[in-house]
Amino acid sequence: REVDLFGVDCFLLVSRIIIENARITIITTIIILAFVLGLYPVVETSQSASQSKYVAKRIDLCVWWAGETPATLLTNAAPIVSWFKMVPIPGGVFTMGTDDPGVPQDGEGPARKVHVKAFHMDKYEVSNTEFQRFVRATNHVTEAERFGDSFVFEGLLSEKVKSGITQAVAEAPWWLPVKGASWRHPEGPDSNITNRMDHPVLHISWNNAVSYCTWAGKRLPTEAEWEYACRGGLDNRLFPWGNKLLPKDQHYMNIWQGHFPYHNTAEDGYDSTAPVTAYPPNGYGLHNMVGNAWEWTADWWNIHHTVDEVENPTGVPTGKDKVKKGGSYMCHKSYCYRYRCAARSQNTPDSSASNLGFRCVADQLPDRVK
Ligand SMILES: [Ca+2]
Ligand SMILES: [Ca+2]
Repeated sequence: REVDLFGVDCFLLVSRIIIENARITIITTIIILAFVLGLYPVVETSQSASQSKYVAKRIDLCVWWAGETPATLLTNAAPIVSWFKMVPIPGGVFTMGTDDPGVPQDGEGPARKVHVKAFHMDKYEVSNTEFQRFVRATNHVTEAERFGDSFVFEGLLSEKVKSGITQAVAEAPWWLPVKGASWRHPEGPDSNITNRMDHPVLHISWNNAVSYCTWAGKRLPTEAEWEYACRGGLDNRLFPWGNKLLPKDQHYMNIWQGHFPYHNTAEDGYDSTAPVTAYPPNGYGLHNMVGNAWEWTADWWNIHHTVDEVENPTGVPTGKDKVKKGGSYMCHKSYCYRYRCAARSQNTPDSSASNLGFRCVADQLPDRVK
């Protein structure tokens, strides 16, 4: 049987998307309404001549939703949805790093001029909802799931899970390897993500992040792109909005308040992750660039940087660790003053943890989203 893009197949396939995600329901309704209303005058005025045009436009809509064939609807439609949550970052030159490093051993300095060409960036950290779409479409298994464990902050664990763990990280004893911890179960098997689908996906290795971005037709940002975007058009400031920790006496990011690692007062509203849409955006419209979840970048880790003016740097050619940026809900000035645009840290590409996520970038939007 031929696929009936005009009729029942289109209806069934769009219905699947509607059921899959309540947010898409709203978008779908708006698009369908606009579509129907927009075509109505054409049909009214010349019924016969417009008939083929009308059919063609309806098929266009279905193809737009479905990608090339209806059978791959979810595979193709899911990344398309994610493209609408990107913002343009204009090209320019900025001061990368700082001559006043908060954590000097991390190689935050020296301050140097870096040129970055224009690109698009996800407004938000990749959420559990988005990662779930990817997994449903591809059956991707994360490294945390394959290895059977991942690192979780002790303060978030139940007594039952904690009692079963004997080993810890010597220099950071608040990190515990938890069996069964993964993006679906961020604090181990007795936890789930049901009530935090709009929070950043966690326990995602660099390798997994690359798989997601590639599937979505995107890529991970270089460290230079990430830091340039973080600064939101401001020059040489600590945070995406300026130098004040609490502008207008308001919290602008999700970090740790209180005595780390014993007591989190959560004055910013969250003792763990916040929704990816939380807090005001920076000058480019990006949310949670600092705080909430750490974000992977494409670059290999290196702490020695040239002071020469460079264009679109991609880091050193090889290494052991990948650069992550922005800090997380666990960062406190006393031990992790890394919720600044210039700050940086590292992990091996197969590492995963309960405070580490990512977002993607793209050189340009695909034609069908422009
Ligand atoms: Ca917090
Ligand atoms: Ca972040």
